[in-house]
Amino acid sequence: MTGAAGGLGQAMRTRLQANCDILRLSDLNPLDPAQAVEEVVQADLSDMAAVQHMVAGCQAIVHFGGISVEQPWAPIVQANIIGVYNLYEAARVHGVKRVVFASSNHVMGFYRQNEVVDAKSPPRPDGLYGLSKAFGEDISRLYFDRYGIETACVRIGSSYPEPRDRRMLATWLSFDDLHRLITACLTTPVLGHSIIYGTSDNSVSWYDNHLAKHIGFRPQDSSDVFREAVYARTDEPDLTDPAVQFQGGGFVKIGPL
Ligand code: NAI
Ligand code: 15L
Repeated sequence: MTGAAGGLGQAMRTRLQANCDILRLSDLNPLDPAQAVEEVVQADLSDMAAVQHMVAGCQAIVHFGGISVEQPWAPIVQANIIGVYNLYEAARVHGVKRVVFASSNHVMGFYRQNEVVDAKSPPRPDGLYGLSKAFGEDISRLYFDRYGIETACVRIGSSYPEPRDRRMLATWLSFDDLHRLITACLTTPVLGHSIIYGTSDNSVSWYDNHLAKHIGFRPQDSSDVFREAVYARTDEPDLTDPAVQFQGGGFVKIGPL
């Protein structure tokens, strides 16, 4: 698992131990020492030699590492463009068969909040970060078509302990559902190259996963239990605000573009 020092990496660290004999954890930043059944390999994704060392001997990769929000182009290129290329090259060289790629809802951020998208909807990234995730999805497609490396591109919504605002009532993914989703991606007999939206079973949703039924993901949590509290602590939305009109929320209007 790359990105092991990050928010989702920390949330999945103990959960993913149940999925493997040895869980190798990696990040640019230092990690807590390896526990039983763990290995720790510090690596910068933009360093090919370090990534080759990190990947050697792995059966599967859960790729959380990289820039996770809108930022200037230079760091995005290093981590999310060069980094994901290095990862797939290392996967090819070392015979890794399956990757779970943490893509993002921001690949589709310029769809409106009254539209429903599925795996065949054309990407409409909402910034450089979303664009870099679209590149990650495309390179994973290339490495499947050429080399047969299976990838689940998981367009994660908003994965936090609780939804933080009204938008996240549609995009929220609980940590337990994220673990269920990763498990489904790692264990389904035939994954191929697949795109799946990563959200819990929220009543309001902009995502249709009917093209990902072969993965067998059944979310068991829902943002609905937080709805009343979120409405009570947040203001009425300004319907003229692009952050309220588009699925990407505030991401559609931040950054250097
Ligand atoms: P995070 O920012 O907390 O963690 C990302 C980790 O990647 C950090 O620990 C960071 O040190 C590491 N990293 C950054 N650049 C690196 C490099 N060059 N080499 C090696 N490691 C590097 O992000 P979070 O929230 O844990 O998200 C994990 C993944 O899931 C990210 O790829 C993010 O884009 C994606 N995602 C997360 C969502 C969420 O709601 N948390 C929503 C959609 C996508
Ligand atoms: C993401 O892709 C980000 O990594 C995360 O920090 C959240 O902002 C999330 O999307 C979201 O859209 O809420």
